Amino acid sequence: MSGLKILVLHGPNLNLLGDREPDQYGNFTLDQINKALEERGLGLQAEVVCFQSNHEGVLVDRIQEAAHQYHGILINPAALTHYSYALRDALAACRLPLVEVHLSNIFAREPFRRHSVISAVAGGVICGLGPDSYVLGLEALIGLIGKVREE
Ligand code: CA2
Repeated sequence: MSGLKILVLHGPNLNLLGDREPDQYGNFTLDQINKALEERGLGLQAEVVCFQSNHEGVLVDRIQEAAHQYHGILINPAALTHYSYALRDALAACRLPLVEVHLSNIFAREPFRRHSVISAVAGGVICGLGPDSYVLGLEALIGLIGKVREE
Protein backbone atom coordinates (compact mmCIF):
# COMPACT_ATOMS: atom_id res chain seq x y z
CA MET A 1 0.00 0.00 0.00
CA SER A 2 1.53 3.34 -0.99
CA GLY A 3 1.18 6.96 0.10
CA LEU A 4 0.33 6.27 3.73
CA LYS A 5 1.03 8.74 6.48
CA ILE A 6 1.59 7.28 9.95
CA LEU A 7 1.77 9.17 13.24
CA VAL A 8 4.00 7.64 15.92
CA LEU A 9 3.32 8.91 19.43
CA HIS A 10 5.59 8.38 22.42
CA GLY A 11 4.34 9.16 25.92
CA PRO A 12 5.95 10.58 29.05
CA ASN A 13 9.62 9.95 29.87
CA LEU A 14 10.40 8.02 26.71
CA ASN A 15 12.71 10.92 25.82
CA LEU A 16 14.98 9.51 28.57
CA LEU A 17 15.67 6.28 26.67
CA GLY A 18 19.36 5.50 26.36
CA ASP A 19 20.12 7.71 29.32
CA ARG A 20 18.64 5.84 32.30
CA GLU A 21 17.20 2.44 33.26
CA PRO A 22 19.10 0.47 30.57
CA ASP A 23 18.31 -2.79 32.37
CA GLN A 24 14.60 -2.23 31.86
CA TYR A 25 14.52 -0.39 28.53
CA GLY A 26 17.88 -1.02 26.79
CA ASN A 27 20.62 1.30 25.57
CA PHE A 28 19.05 2.69 22.43
CA THR A 29 17.71 6.24 22.21
CA LEU A 30 14.32 7.48 21.08
CA ASP A 31 16.02 9.03 18.05
CA GLN A 32 17.33 5.61 17.05
CA ILE A 33 13.83 4.12 17.34
CA ASN A 34 12.39 6.97 15.28
CA LYS A 35 15.05 6.52 12.57
CA ALA A 36 14.36 2.77 12.41
CA LEU A 37 10.64 3.49 12.01
CA GLU A 38 11.21 6.13 9.33
CA GLU A 39 13.43 3.70 7.40
CA ARG A 40 10.98 0.81 7.69
CA GLY A 41 8.24 3.20 6.66
CA LEU A 42 10.18 4.15 3.52
CA GLY A 43 10.43 0.45 2.63
CA LEU A 44 6.66 0.20 2.97
CA GLN A 45 6.02 3.46 1.11
CA ALA A 46 4.72 5.10 4.25
CA GLU A 47 5.73 8.47 5.63
CA VAL A 48 6.35 8.18 9.37
CA VAL A 49 6.09 11.25 11.61
CA CYS A 50 7.27 10.80 15.21
CA PHE A 51 6.29 12.90 18.21
CA GLN A 52 7.01 12.60 21.95
CA SER A 53 5.45 14.53 24.79
CA ASN A 54 5.55 14.37 28.57
CA HIS A 55 2.10 16.01 28.69
CA GLU A 56 -1.19 14.14 28.40
CA GLY A 57 -3.09 17.15 26.98
CA VAL A 58 -0.45 17.78 24.31
CA LEU A 59 -0.84 14.17 23.16
CA VAL A 60 -4.64 14.55 23.15
CA ASP A 61 -4.33 17.71 21.00
CA ARG A 62 -2.01 15.89 18.61
CA ILE A 63 -4.45 12.97 18.28
CA GLN A 64 -7.36 15.33 17.59
CA GLU A 65 -5.34 17.07 14.85
CA ALA A 66 -4.30 13.72 13.36
CA ALA A 67 -7.79 12.58 12.43
CA HIS A 68 -7.74 14.21 8.98
CA GLN A 69 -3.98 14.17 8.39
CA TYR A 70 -2.91 10.57 8.97
CA HIS A 71 -3.99 7.07 8.02
CA GLY A 72 -3.09 5.42 11.32
CA ILE A 73 -1.47 5.85 14.74
CA LEU A 74 1.25 3.79 16.40
CA ILE A 75 1.48 4.65 20.09
CA ASN A 76 3.55 3.82 23.13
CA PRO A 77 1.49 5.68 25.76
CA ALA A 78 4.14 4.91 28.44
CA ALA A 79 2.70 5.32 31.97
CA LEU A 80 -0.49 6.88 30.52
CA THR A 81 -1.25 3.35 29.29
CA HIS A 82 -2.42 2.40 32.73
CA TYR A 83 -4.75 5.26 33.66
CA SER A 84 -5.39 7.85 30.95
CA TYR A 85 -9.06 7.80 29.96
CA ALA A 86 -8.45 11.14 28.22
CA LEU A 87 -5.94 9.51 25.88
CA ARG A 88 -8.22 6.52 25.35
CA ASP A 89 -11.20 8.73 24.52
CA ALA A 90 -9.13 10.83 22.08
CA LEU A 91 -7.85 7.69 20.33
CA ALA A 92 -11.36 6.23 20.10
CA ALA A 93 -12.82 9.52 18.84
CA CYS A 94 -10.28 9.98 16.05
CA ARG A 95 -11.32 6.57 14.63
CA LEU A 96 -7.93 5.93 13.01
CA PRO A 97 -6.49 2.41 12.91
CA LEU A 98 -4.37 2.09 16.05
CA VAL A 99 -1.59 -0.19 17.30
CA GLU A 100 -0.29 0.05 20.89
CA VAL A 101 3.31 -0.93 21.60
CA HIS A 102 5.55 -1.32 24.64
CA LEU A 103 9.26 -1.92 24.90
CA SER A 104 8.93 -4.07 28.01
CA ASN A 105 6.60 -7.00 28.66
CA ILE A 106 4.07 -5.12 30.78
CA PHE A 107 2.49 -8.45 31.85
CA ALA A 108 5.71 -9.55 33.52
CA ARG A 109 6.09 -6.38 35.57
CA GLU A 110 4.41 -4.74 38.58
CA PRO A 111 0.64 -5.38 38.90
CA PHE A 112 -0.28 -1.78 38.03
CA ARG A 113 1.42 -2.15 34.61
CA ARG A 114 -0.50 -5.31 33.69
CA HIS A 115 -3.62 -3.44 32.67
CA SER A 116 -3.90 -1.04 29.76
CA VAL A 117 -6.89 1.29 29.42
CA ILE A 118 -5.80 1.88 25.80
CA SER A 119 -5.80 -1.70 24.48
CA ALA A 120 -9.59 -1.94 24.16
CA VAL A 121 -9.57 0.80 21.50
CA ALA A 122 -6.49 -0.55 19.68
CA GLY A 123 -6.54 -2.91 16.72
CA GLY A 124 -3.63 -4.76 18.31
CA VAL A 125 -0.94 -4.64 20.97
CA ILE A 126 2.73 -5.66 20.80
CA CYS A 127 4.99 -5.66 23.86
CA GLY A 128 8.17 -7.03 25.33
CA LEU A 129 10.36 -6.98 22.24
CA GLY A 130 12.28 -3.75 22.81
CA PRO A 131 12.58 -1.53 19.73
CA ASP A 132 11.33 -4.44 17.60
CA SER A 133 7.91 -3.90 19.24
CA TYR A 134 7.74 -0.58 17.39
CA VAL A 135 8.90 -1.92 14.02
CA LEU A 136 6.55 -4.92 14.22
CA GLY A 137 3.82 -2.55 15.36
CA LEU A 138 4.37 -0.35 12.31
CA GLU A 139 4.16 -3.35 9.98
CA ALA A 140 0.99 -4.54 11.73
CA LEU A 141 -0.56 -1.08 11.55
CA ILE A 142 0.04 -0.83 7.80
CA GLY A 143 -1.61 -4.24 7.40
CA LEU A 144 -4.54 -3.06 9.51
CA ILE A 145 -4.98 0.09 7.42
CA GLY A 146 -5.06 -2.10 4.29
CA LYS A 147 -7.83 -4.25 5.79
CA VAL A 148 -9.90 -1.23 6.90
CA ARG A 149 -9.62 0.21 3.39
CA GLU A 150 -10.89 -3.03 1.85
CA GLU A 151 -14.05 -3.01 4.01
O1 CA2 B 1 7.51 -0.78 28.22
C1 CA2 B 1 7.09 0.28 27.79
O2 CA2 B 1 7.28 0.68 26.65
C2 CA2 B 1 6.33 1.22 28.75
O3 CA2 B 1 5.29 1.86 28.01
C3 CA2 B 1 7.35 2.23 29.23
C4 CA2 B 1 6.79 3.19 30.27
C5 CA2 B 1 6.09 2.43 31.40
O4 CA2 B 1 5.48 3.35 32.29
C6 CA2 B 1 5.06 1.45 30.88
O5 CA2 B 1 4.53 0.73 31.98
C7 CA2 B 1 5.68 0.47 29.91
C8 CA2 B 1 7.89 4.04 30.88
C9 CA2 B 1 8.57 4.94 29.90
C10 CA2 B 1 9.67 5.66 30.60
O6 CA2 B 1 10.88 5.35 29.96
C11 CA2 B 1 12.05 5.59 30.61
C12 CA2 B 1 13.19 5.42 29.88
C13 CA2 B 1 14.41 5.62 30.47
C14 CA2 B 1 14.48 6.03 31.78
C15 CA2 B 1 13.33 6.21 32.51
C16 CA2 B 1 12.10 6.00 31.92
